Amino acid sequence: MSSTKTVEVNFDGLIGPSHNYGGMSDGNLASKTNAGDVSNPREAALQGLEKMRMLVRAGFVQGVLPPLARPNFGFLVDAGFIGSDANILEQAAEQAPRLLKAAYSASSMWTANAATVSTSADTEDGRLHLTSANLSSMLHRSIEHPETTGTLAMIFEAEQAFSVHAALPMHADFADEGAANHVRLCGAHGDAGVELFVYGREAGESVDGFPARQTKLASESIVRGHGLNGARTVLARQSATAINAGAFHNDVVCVGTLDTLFFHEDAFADTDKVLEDIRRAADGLFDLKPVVVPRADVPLEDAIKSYLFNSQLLAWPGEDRLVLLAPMETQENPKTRAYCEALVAGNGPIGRVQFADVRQSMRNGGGPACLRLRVVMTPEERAACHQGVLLNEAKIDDLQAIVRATYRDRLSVSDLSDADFAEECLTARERLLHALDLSGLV
Ligand code: SUG
Repeated sequence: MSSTKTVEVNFDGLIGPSHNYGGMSDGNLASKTNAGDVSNPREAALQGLEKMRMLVRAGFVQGVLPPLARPNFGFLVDAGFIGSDANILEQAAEQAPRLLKAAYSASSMWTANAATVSTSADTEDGRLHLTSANLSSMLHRSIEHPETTGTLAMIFEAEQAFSVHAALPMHADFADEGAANHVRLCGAHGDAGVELFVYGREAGESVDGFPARQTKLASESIVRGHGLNGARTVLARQSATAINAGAFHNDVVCVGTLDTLFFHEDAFADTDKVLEDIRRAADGLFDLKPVVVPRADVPLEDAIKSYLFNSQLLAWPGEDRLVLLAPMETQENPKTRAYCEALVAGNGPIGRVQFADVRQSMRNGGGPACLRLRVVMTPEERAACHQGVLLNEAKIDDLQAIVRATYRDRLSVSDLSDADFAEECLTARERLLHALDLSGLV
């Protein structure tokens, strides 16, 4: 935490007490496959915190974002339910179970979808910009952004250093899923870089198959809002093949950091053009190192099942090549395991693969990369942000103790109508917010 350099800070989502398998996300194969299963919110949150601990121990600066208030009673009231909390839950369970699941979703854990972030070295006004994602494509996610904006505004309050933007207009033309469709490439984190925005459709375009959750218009609007240099910005179309195979975000088939872009051969509609555009934008800044995974080695289906690419690509302290922090499922899939062995045996930019157990989240389609929002920060920006969300091991211990004391280890969708459970969720969150010195969010 004492680094005097500009570093990439990962803000992981602290998994909330209502984590459940609601089957809410069309086009997300894991969410559909595991719909209705019993979840274990306690284990989910502990797994997430252990991943954060691994990075703290390795010497990374690690942040955390608290869960949103769930159930979201305001949403249920907007949907016409009235009366006491218990009445609202009971009526919603009876008349509109899908709305009840949406109101309870713990989906804010996937903070790669919280916002798009541009570091201060890339922006015109020299401030760090964050735009909350409207997540307009999925009902349960579309209700995240007002609270997310509130959380980010509190953490990144110092106006001389940060600019937090509210979500883009809530219309399908502006569909935006945040950093999951955004990659920043550079020579060193503190240098100006190239920002790559990946979209699945144009505004107004209707596509066949699974939903394309990001529009080009949304990405362009963020480029404008953040004051990015057009010459250092690349917009690339995701391939329909990838989306229809279950890559509902680009980070299911692609991850990049520093000068390295690791991606599947089928990730982009036109790979040659993407590489050419990035090289042009990076001219004079850095030499791009692409690592393209051929479908002959890893078929798209295996990439998506194993979440090989939904990994954190990290400049691990003390190691001279990058480390891929991948989910355990990547080790268990014979194709991706063999690929990883060959990858590190070669002399490319990735020198090691480390595995993390985030199975509870994975069963809803969220791997290590989904669980974190990357914020590249100077030492001054780290000092200017809210300190309560920067973690050390003692704080992780405190958070885990709260999770052990307040979270259930079994949750099924039928439990969501129980008013006592709603109370439990809100109490657990209050304790977590207190530990993070964020009680103002209650
Ligand atoms: O939006 N799953 C999330 C997973 C998000 C993963 N994020 C990134 N790839 N960055 C989604 O589809 C499932 C919830 C449920 O079905 O209960 C869900 O929302």
